[in-house]
Amino acid sequence: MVSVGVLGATGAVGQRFVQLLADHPYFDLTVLTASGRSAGKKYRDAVNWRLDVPLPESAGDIIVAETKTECLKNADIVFSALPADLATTIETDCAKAGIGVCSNASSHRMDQDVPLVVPEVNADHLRMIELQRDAGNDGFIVTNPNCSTIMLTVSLAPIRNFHFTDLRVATMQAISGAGFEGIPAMSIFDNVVPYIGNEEEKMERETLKIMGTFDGSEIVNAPFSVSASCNRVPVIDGHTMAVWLDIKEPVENVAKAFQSWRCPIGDLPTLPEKSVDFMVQQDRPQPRLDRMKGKGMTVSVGRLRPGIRYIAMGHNTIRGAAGASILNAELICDRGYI
Ligand code: 11C
Repeated sequence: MVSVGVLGATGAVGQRFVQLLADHPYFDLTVLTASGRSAGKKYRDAVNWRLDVPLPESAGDIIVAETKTECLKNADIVFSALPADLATTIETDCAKAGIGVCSNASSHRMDQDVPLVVPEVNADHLRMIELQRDAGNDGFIVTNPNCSTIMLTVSLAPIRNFHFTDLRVATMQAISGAGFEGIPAMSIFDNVVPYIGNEEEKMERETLKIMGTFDGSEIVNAPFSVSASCNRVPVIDGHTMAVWLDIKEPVENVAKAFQSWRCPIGDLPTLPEKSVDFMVQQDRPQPRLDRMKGKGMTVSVGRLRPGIRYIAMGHNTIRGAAGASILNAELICDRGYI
């Protein structure tokens, strides 16, 4: 078993990590960190557990540590659910200290030697770990993208070989993407907020890096443009997006590509049977009905129309965050980097 920890274990994504790591076949959850006032308490006393599944017993007994490298010595891998401002330094320090960091934070996603990985799309970018090792780190940082970028790039995996130059996307993002604050009050009920921080810039630049080519020393960005428009909507979990691509092939060929695609990376515990579920019902996918497919790891695609236009939807804190990082860690172990 690989000994793992979660940095920022009491927040929305941190709780998802704890839930998904309980009884994991590769990973033994041994360290949980949180801010100073939680440190020293049992996890069950430190956390305001908000998920709709029980807090795993084994995790509840772990004594929460401070988020410092000296508290992480026994971990081979740490999962980072830290806010970007805290993640920058601690993740770098962990990599220097010989720990593998699988990060959901945005701090290092665009670093030249840090892979930004969605296993179904660019598993080969993990070779960038070697650049970090060449630079003297015993550990490494591997990042996963922003949740909306994950749904988008997974949905593109089956059709990426069709020629296109212009990708446009409009998102409808759940409030859990903003952490826990929005959920109890459902504070945007009866509303849509057409602004989510720098989400649009993240979707535009992260997609080009993920779908780019790693030539052994650097990433060459994907050769198309991305234009995103991001909106917060009153849904609890599940990011939905409308996608437009200037693919000239008949829509039937695109449908066949979605239907026949099989993920090329082999079996991993968190990889669902279908990473992309192509739906033909006119009114699907819908977050409430479809977000838990594949234990929350499947991206549903539907409403395919000439143009090419379609809708993609996935669970933002599972497929789009904690599950994505854990899948990256499984791939890292499978490829022998740990
Ligand atoms: C949201 N996508 O829905 C954001 C949350 O870069 O990982 C995740 C931000 C990120 O608000």
